[in-house]
Amino acid sequence: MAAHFEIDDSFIAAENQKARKWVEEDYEHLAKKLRRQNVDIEDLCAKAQQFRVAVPSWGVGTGGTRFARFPNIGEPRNIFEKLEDCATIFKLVRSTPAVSLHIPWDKPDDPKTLRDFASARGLRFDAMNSNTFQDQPGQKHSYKFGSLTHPDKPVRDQAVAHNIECIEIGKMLGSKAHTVWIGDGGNFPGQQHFRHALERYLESMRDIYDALPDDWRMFIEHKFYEPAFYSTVINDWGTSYYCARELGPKAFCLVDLGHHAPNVNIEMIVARLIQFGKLAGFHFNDSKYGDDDLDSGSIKPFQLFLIFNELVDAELNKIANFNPAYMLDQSHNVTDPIESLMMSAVELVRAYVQAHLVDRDALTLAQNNCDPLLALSTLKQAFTTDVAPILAVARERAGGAIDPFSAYRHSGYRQHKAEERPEIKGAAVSGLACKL
Ligand code: RM4
Ligand code: MN
Ligand code: MN
Repeated sequence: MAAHFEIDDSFIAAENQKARKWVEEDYEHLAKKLRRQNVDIEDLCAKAQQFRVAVPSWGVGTGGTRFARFPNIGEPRNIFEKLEDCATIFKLVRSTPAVSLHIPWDKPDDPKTLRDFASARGLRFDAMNSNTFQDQPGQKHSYKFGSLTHPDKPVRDQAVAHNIECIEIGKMLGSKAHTVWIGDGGNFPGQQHFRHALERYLESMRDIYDALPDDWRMFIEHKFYEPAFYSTVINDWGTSYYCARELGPKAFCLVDLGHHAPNVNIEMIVARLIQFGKLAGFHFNDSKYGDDDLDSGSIKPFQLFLIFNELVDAELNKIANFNPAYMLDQSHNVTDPIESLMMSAVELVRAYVQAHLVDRDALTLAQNNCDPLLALSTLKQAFTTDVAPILAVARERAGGAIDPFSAYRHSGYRQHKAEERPEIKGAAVSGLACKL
């Protein structure tokens, strides 16, 4: 894998040099402002440096819709090239040291080689993701009418075996969690017996749960519709919570921000799952209408902040069993995926730092005094504070870029990759493109 273009540290340092003066000025100014609120900017900077979010292997390839896919130049053609792109994101933003793999899209021929390749770049593997929402070449039974909940036992067994295989691969990669999202459901009223389908789901999931090592967690991901357009078996957080409880202490509920009906109060769902000790973590993205998989913070940044407000509240209150796994789950259809993932990671750190800025004593007082506007303005004060200088300084101190976006563009990374990675004619592109 020699002679592949990489952005080196000296290039990042030279780029940072251009912006250092204004960043120092802005940081100093913000430090003074925060001091008036009794906030130490260094504490916030440390928080920004601690934040971690995993990047999805499937997110570095260009996605598509059911209408079309418009490939980018220099797209990664295999999991090694995907990891190169993940390493580039990590190098510039410093908050993304883990990669979440989708199997079989990114099934490694030799997990040990892949693990070594990743760790040579400072990367490790986060949750595994199974795929029983598509048929794979050579597969015996079709998932057209379901997988873990299919009426026929051989289909269910095949789907269970696939999930267990994901766990086995994950063990060799050093992963500690397995995420199960299924597309099972019905397109027409009457197509599926609601109770029986859920019973079959639990029966299948018990078999997968039994294969889970003791130090692993199982993440159940719900979604209200799509690909089933009338009814979905694991459609909401209530069903997910019921299943997680039935399965046992290693099962938790994962919240993908695009998997709720418009206007649903997601931050409240998050608070409930925290309270019940069952929050697995997140698939971060943003959406306007459905499971749009848009970039985090691009449509509803205030909602993102309110979610982090709940998470930081739980962190500060040292809630038992609170250990959320943060992952991005986005589909980049018209942007360079590296740019989208970097900007999304930055938006998450921003929301996290802003949530740490909330004056919690003032908020509690306003709540106890039944003063809604004072409560809201306490939140708004944190949300409207421009913490960009904190994020820039945190990145630079960790060896990353003050401005990851412009450093990436100036590096010419994508153009270099276009030369290194000529399109393989006729080859299948793995990842979200397979949704087509
Ligand atoms: C689903 C869900 C899963 C993701 C697939 C590709 O809508 O979000 O997490 O693995 O898409
Ligand atoms: Mn997801
Ligand atoms: Mn989704």
